[in-house]
Amino acid sequence: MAVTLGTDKLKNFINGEWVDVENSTAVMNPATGEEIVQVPLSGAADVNDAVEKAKKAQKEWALVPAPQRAEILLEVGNIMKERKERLSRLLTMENGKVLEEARGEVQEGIDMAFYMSGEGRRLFGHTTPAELKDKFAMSQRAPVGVVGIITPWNFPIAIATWKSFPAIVAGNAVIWKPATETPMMAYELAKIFEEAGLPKGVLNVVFGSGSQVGDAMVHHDDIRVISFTGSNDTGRNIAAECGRQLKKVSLEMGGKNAVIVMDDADLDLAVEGIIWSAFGTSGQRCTACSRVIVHEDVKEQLEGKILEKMKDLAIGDGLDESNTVGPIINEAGMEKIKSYIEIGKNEGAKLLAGGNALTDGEHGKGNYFAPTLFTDATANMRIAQEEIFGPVISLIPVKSFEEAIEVNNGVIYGLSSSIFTKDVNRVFKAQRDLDTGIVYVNAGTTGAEIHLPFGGTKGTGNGHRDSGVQALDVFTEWKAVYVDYSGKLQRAQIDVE
Ligand code: UN1
Repeated sequence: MAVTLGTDKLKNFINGEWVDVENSTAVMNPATGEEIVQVPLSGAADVNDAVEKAKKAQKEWALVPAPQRAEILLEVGNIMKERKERLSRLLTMENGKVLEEARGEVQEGIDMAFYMSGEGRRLFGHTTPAELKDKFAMSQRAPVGVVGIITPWNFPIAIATWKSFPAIVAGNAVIWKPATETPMMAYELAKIFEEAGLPKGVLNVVFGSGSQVGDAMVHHDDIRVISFTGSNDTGRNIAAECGRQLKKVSLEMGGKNAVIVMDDADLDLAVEGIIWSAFGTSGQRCTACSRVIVHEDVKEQLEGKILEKMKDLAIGDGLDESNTVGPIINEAGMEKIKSYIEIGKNEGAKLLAGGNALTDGEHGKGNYFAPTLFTDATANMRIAQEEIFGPVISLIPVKSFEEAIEVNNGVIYGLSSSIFTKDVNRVFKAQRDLDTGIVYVNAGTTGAEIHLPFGGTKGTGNGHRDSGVQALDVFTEWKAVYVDYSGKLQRAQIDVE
């Protein structure tokens, strides 16, 4: 089934209208090097226009009962389900991930739609006893207003749903800047919202670069929340600016995730977990496994088994379902990975497999990098500390469980971690002591489900979470409400008998 987008140039979606923008740039298929579509390069004026319209729309939207707001999300989920194959194929074309994974990502968005539509009948606050007689006390969630979401190219639809769906069900209006590499998912999702009957102005898509559109959003006084997933440097800059403006900001900025393999682990299972979480999506997940912390007693055996399984990986265009690993997003991504191969070699890690770009035959047209395995890395090497965002793993041998935990925690990031062991005591100690927002036992580092909080500690974020019910905390203000029905003045903390 071949799919086409049906347009050569995308338009912004502002106040329910499709708005043409003069400047644009090409979106390339990373598997083939072919141009897919032109994406607008908007500017601050487009952001200002969108915010003005969104402000008006939000006032009305906030007054629509939440269960009715949720019905639109339910309809969005239904349309996404109907269009799953189309969306998945377009996703593979713009992002490169293999079709099976693209289907998984679209499913993640569908799950989020159904989950958040349920929130329309919850959005729970608390009622609680008041300390005075004939007085009622409760807390409830209120929308923040106009919120800004800035989403990355590596999960262009799932991450957008993690942010926009809770924002919308909670009664906010959204200004969304998708990554310029992967705009088709934003275009398709905006069309789906339009068809599902979302009132105009509640969701607005402004295409363009971070330095133009993203910057204008971060500086706009009337955007009261920024929810960002992307690089650590950009996230820090956003947080600094939002801090000056006292703007709420939620950040998710990657990881240096490890799989720990203990001496009692099921090694074959561990290898499957490592291969899937390290080389799936060509390692371009925030949650990707990029370190394997292995007990020295099983190191050689594990190396051998990983090398053996790596031979089964088929690297190529993700639309060909015989391939299991797709391309790297762009030339800059390739250059970054190549630079880390040199860094690893210079630091004295031993390269066991891969380490090179693939340029033979069809590979020559796209951006392909061979799955790569370093061993005998030490915890402080740059390849064991910094995010590479490619199909590269470094094995770090350790002598004990305690050392494994210490090495896992000894990086600036804290997104995901995993341990393979059969020892129940180690399982419970590990889930307590691994300093990451997500912990897996006997599974790799990827595979977060949408009804749990997604995010991490330390340099991964700033204490907020995407998805799960926790995402509502980013897009709502807590309001405490007291109703005194005593008919007289009752002073808290004073008139308590
Ligand atoms: C990301 O890489 O930013 O847990 C998101 C996972 C996916 C989401 C990844 N469900 O790997």
